[in-house]
Amino acid sequence: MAGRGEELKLLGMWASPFVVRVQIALRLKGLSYEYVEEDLQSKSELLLRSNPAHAGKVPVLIHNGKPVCESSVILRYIDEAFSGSGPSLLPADPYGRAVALFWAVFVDDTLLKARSQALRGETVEEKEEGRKKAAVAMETLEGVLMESKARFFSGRDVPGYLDIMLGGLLGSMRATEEMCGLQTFDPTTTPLLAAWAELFCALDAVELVMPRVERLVEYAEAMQQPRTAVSSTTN
Ligand SMILES: N[C@@H](CCC(=O)N[C@@H](CS)C(=O)NCC(=O)O)C(=O)O
Repeated sequence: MAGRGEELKLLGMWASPFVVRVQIALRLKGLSYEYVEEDLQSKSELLLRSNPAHAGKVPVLIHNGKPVCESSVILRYIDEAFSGSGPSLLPADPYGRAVALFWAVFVDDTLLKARSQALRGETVEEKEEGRKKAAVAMETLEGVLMESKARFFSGRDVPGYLDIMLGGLLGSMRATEEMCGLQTFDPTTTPLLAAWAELFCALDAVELVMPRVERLVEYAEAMQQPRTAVSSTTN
């Protein structure tokens, strides 16, 4: 329910960083919505029907009955469909938009993929390679901040698309750091990103929806246990 007869429903799962992105965006835009928690082991008919291409991945935003999938696409959709509500997430000028979109793709395609390799690589060497790639990706992003190549939240303005794309991942990144030492943003090698992360996470719109690290750790550990143990920890 976004007002003026609009109906917004978000199909999500609390621990998903991609769902967190959408929740932050909706809150920053001041849009009210119905949140529907999905059990990813037993997806609802609505979820499967709404995102058939990905066999029912969350998040899915349903606006007046029409589904929009993929967090990066949903953020753009929210910005365009509700341009009159709250701050713009993407810059108005085409070049500024292109730059924000480029770095957001870098976050998912380079940083996230490297972290995933560091965690799930099949061999020790593969994991080590992932760690190195993740460190390089973080230093690259630090350079973006240092040279103001793209706009990041400074604490005095409003966060935008790129902040949300990176910031939505912070809870999961911190949980991973807790569990296996894969650092989020090292204050010595990436001090600007470390400071940015603190500022971003202190925002009300973020604090309200960012899952707590301890809960994420508990959940991730339970996911490694047999199914019966998982249900008893998450319910
Ligand atoms: N690239 C997608 C990723 C979405 C995604 O991986 N969602 C996970 C939860 S974190 C999911 O729904 N997994 C269930 C499945 O794969 O069946 C996005 O940004 O929305």
